[in-house]
Amino acid sequence: MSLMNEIHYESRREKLLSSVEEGVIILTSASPKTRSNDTEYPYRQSSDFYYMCGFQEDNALLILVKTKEATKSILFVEPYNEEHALWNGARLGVQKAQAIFRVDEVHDINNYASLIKDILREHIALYIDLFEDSSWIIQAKNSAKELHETRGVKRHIKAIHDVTHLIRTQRLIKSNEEISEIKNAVALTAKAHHEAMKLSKPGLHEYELQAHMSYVFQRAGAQAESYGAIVAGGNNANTLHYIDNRDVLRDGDLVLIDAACEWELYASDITRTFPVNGRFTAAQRTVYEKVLDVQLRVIDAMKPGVKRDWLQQYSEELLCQALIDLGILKGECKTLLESKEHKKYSPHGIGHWMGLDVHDPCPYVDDEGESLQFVAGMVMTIEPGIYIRADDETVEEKYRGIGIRIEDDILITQNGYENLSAMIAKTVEEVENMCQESV
Ligand SMILES: [Mn+2]
Repeated sequence: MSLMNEIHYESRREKLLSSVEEGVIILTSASPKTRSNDTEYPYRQSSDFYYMCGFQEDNALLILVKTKEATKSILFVEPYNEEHALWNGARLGVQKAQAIFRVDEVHDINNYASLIKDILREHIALYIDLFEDSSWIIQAKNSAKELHETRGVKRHIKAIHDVTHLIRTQRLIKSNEEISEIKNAVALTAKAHHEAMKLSKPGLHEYELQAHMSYVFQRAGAQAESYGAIVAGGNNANTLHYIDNRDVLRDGDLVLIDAACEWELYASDITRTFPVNGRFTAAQRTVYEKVLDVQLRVIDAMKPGVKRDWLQQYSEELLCQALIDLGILKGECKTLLESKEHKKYSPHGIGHWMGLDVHDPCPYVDDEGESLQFVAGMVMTIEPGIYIRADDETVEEKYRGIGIRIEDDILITQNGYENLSAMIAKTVEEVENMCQESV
């Protein structure tokens, strides 16, 4: 059961409406996606839509109307249908939806085409996802055009605004209930990572560890994983988005696992890198401790008021110095940063927003393009990595083929931060001890 209730969604809608002038907001549910022929991927609701109403079915719309005098919320849903109930399961239907959701009106989605024109009548602004081209949005635009051409209609839609930016700005700050859901996701992901460490041994395939983690997630009731799992043995870790997961795990190699579950649509996002056989080699340990040191320092710098851009810059300085200390880069840190040479070994950003989406599409800058400052309630991943390809002959041989990333989920608090995934083994000692245990 989701910890969110109808009052949460209602207050989010009120907040959204308070951020717009008068007008009509249209939010659409996600469309089912075909996998092949007549089979579909498991359905996942649009995060923006879900955030504003909590409705989990497809073929649904939420319309919010604001005039100078009043506001109105309208939910369009699929009607209950015997045939659909038999084959695919029962829809909630109009009456039940009206009883559950704190919206002013619920309508049959089949009546949308005939009702949208009246909803838009005498309004001057439309708020939609500007980059969406669903038939519902096209229908709304066509209706606005017809109203424009209708005698006697005095006010017309004369501006179409992006609504996603407003919603995603709201999504930046997580409520206590949202943080609890993220913690639920992280707790289960912690269990899966620990079991992967315990199970790992030379000769297993990457997909065997992946399968076990999926088993841990599904067995506990998680509906989905937040993203496609990366289980990358040895040099495979140097392919950043390696998702094949078909290789054999070899004695003496590390394995990088970036995998996590979603809980009540809230993501977790965790990476750990550990030795396949349970013991770091001296070279692996040296690089690992450098990455870990960078991660701990970056996390320690997080608190309200700190700018995300500054944190990115700080992490690059630390990573560059780590690469110099390892003898992988040679020269002055300042010069190397200017020429971006550190990017060869650490090409990705330090972290991203996380929430209903693993990469929460919340803004990183304000309307002037200035980097946002951290505020209590924001959640960001911190995931420094150093990647040294096996064929890189400019680096000492002992380091070649090592790819390490360590990723935690960090909540900004009033006084600093809370590492939501602090319970997952991370120091060399903790990781080696965990690897010695059995499932
Ligand atoms: Mn991540």
